[in-house]
Parts: sequence; structure tokens; C-alpha cells
Amino acid sequence: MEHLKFEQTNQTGLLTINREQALNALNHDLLLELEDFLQNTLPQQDTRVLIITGAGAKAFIAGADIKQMQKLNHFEMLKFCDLGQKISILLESIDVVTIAAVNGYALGGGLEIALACDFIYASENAKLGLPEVSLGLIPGFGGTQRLLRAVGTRRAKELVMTGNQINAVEALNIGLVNKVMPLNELMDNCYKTANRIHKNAFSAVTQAKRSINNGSALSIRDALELEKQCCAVCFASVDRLEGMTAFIEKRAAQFA
Ligand code: DAK
Repeated sequence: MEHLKFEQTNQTGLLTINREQALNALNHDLLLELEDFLQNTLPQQDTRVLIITGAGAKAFIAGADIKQMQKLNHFEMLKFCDLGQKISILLESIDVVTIAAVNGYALGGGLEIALACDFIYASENAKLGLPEVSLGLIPGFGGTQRLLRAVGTRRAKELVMTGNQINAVEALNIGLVNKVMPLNELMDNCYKTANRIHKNAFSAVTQAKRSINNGSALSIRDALELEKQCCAVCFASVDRLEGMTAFIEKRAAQFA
């Protein structure tokens, strides 16, 4: 992979967007690599938590590649948009738990990738925003929709319509990120969370992700029905039996 770097320790994968000279901006080749990684490479690894970060200390991802986009015609732009949206849907729907480790600028398509992850941890130097309107565009990788679901309609409109960049603490205050920490503690915090997740039944973690993701667009009645079904899947699992038996036997559970 030319623009991505992947390494793994103990079921935690670290994927680095590796185009530091362009602040990890997403060009077409990079997006194709990312699609192939999520679709073909990742399912073959024994990965349960995937941390995604940007190379260098300045940017997570500074957006889609403006220099490349400027030359696209209408149809190429639609294909580019399809690819970005497909990647965000893949990130959202894989069983693997995804953590965006935002280590600097997360702008435009960069914030949209982060929004498709399960958690966002941000370093104190992070700057987040959707500046597309300043380029005569609107977000096209799911940003208008996922931002409004994350922070509510009014805040989403304000961020999208002004194109303002906000800092990590402001992002924390509006619920856009989960945690803020010094840059040199960012990866440690991500690994700590990954290790905490590894202690739980992964089958239950994946059902929880499905219930929350797929339930958010349903009516409360339908969402509760979905939750019941996800819970029933857990109940039929060996992990459920092990978890409850371990509690009764006063020992640590050994999950699959
Ligand atoms: N694209 C291409 N190159 C970029 C880039 C980007 N998004 N961001 C930075 N770079 C490049 C710079 O051009 C520069 O390259 P050289 O000039 O050295 O060759 C290098 O990275 C270092 O950047 P700077 O010199 O600008 O660094 P500074 O510290 O001065 O500034 C910055 C950092 C992040 C504030 C600044 O680089 C910046 O404003 N970057 C652009 C941020 C931005 O506007 N991002 C949003 C991109 S638009 C859609 C599909 C997709 C999208 C929308 C619609 N549809 C199909 C409808 C998505 C849109 C976007 O993401």
C-alpha cells in the first residue's frame, strides 16, 4: 500500500493515512487503497479494534485532495463521492470497533471519515471542521448527515454553513469527539480503550454496534425490536454462557 500503513498487535490494528506532505489529503488512489483495505485486507486479519490516524504531528486528514478535485468533471466528481461514501459506510458497518485518533487537522473529507468511526479521540492541537462551502461545495462523504446525528441540527448547520474550524475542546463540548488529550498521550489512550474492549465478549460488542448504528434511524418501537433481536443473538452465544457462568463461579470470563 502506497498511501496507507497497517500494523497490528494483539487484535488491535493501527491504520495510518500516510501522505504527510499533503497533510494526508484524500486523493483518488488513496481512497481506492482504503476501500480495498477495508473490504479485502481487514477481514483477513484477526482485528477487533482498528485505530485510524494520520502520519505526522500536524494532520489527521486535511480533507479530500482539492488539487485533484479541482480538475474533476461532474461525472468524475459523482464517482469520487460514491467512493468516499462507500468507505464511510464500510467503516460504519464492519464488526471491528473503529477509533479515529485525530492528531491535528480533521477537515472536510477527513472529518467525514472520523465521523464514520465509532469513537473520536482528539489531541489538544486538533482542528475540526467542514470547510466545503468555502470551496463552493457541500460535504459529500456523508458529513451533513452524520454531523447532524452526532451534534444535532442547529450545531451541524452552524458548522457546515460557516465552514468554521473548531478546536478539540469546543468539539468535546458539543459531543463531536469523545475525549481530548495531549498529542503525546493520544495513541496510549486509544490502545487503553482497545484493551478495555478486548476484555469484553466481542460477539456482544458487535451486536451493540449493530443495535446502535441500525437503530438510530428507526422509530423507537422498531429500534427496541432491533435491540431485542441483537440481544437474542447474544443470548444464543457461547460468550453469554461463559460470561454468566464466570460471574457465578467468581472468576474472570474467558471469552472466545
Ligand atoms: N488537498 C490538497 N492538498 C492539501 C490539502 C487538501 N485538502 N490540504 C493541505 N494540502 C497541501 C497543501 O497544498 C500544501 O502542499 P504544497 O503547497 O506544500 O505542495 C501542504 O499540504 C501543506 O499545507 P499548507 O502549506 O497549506 O499548511 P498550513 O499549515 O499552512 O495550513 C491547513 C494547513 C489545513 C489549514 C491548509 O492546508 C488548508 O486549509 N487545507 C485545506 C483544508 C480544506 O479545505 N479541506 C477540505 C477539503 S474539501 C463531494 C465529495 C467530497 C467532498 C465534497 C463534496 N461531492 C462529490 C459533492 C469533500 C470535500 C473536501 O474535503
